[in-house]
Amino acid sequence: MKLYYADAEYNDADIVVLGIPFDRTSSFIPGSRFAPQFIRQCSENIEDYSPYQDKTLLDKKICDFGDVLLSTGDWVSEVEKKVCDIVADKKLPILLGGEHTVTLPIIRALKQGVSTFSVIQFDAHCDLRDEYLGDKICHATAMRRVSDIVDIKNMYQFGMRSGTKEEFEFNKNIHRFKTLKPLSSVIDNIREPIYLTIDVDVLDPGALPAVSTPEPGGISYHELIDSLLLFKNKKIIGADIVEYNPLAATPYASGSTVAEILRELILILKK
Ligand SMILES: [Mn+2]
Repeated sequence: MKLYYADAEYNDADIVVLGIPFDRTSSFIPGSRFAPQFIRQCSENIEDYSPYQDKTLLDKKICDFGDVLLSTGDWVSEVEKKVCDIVADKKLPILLGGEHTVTLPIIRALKQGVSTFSVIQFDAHCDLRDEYLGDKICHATAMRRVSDIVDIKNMYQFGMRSGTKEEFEFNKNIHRFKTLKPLSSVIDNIREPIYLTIDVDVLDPGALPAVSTPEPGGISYHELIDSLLLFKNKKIIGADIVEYNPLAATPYASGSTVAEILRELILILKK
């Protein structure tokens, strides 16, 4: 199944949506590997027109490139190569996880073409541990590994409400609990271009229960969309939506929510 509005051929597309069905390091509820297919299915339930932005997806040249086939071996290099190819073809990649670890190979791929960019993270969790349960590359260390590549001064984290004391001290650009107000106050200082990583557990579990590691005290759907709209005139080089887990709870209500986040994300892009 493909996203119904993503009907451009690859060669004609400006935007390429790619699923990365990886959840092998999930430490609580596995199942985010099924997110890309559920997002496609639940997109059938949402309109192409956004009342938030007064725009339609049908005016965009989008190709749904399916999912990356991952071997049991070096999956990081496999994803990196796939994203490199999309970027080399001058297309804007939108990636659907999978767990948050998938952001690492995407950033590695982008870094090959763009030497300096900022990373904006919406998430409940810092994901800044250097190691977790013996793993250097897993969902709890994802953004720490990103900080090995992207200067921590250019990494901004919003909605944070879970992490160790060390994690909260590691990044000076950590903004607790909320996204809209802190983002509004710093957005003009954020260096472009920008990569956006949206861990949907930034939302309150009441708004989106189907995530792999639910964390109470999250933001509302409207706050997330209003935050995304702040990027409308910014240069974005790629984005991901991660950690939706259709097996964790109410797959269809949550899937429709994530499908609409994807719509709004695509519609803020200048391409
Ligand atoms: Mn998270």
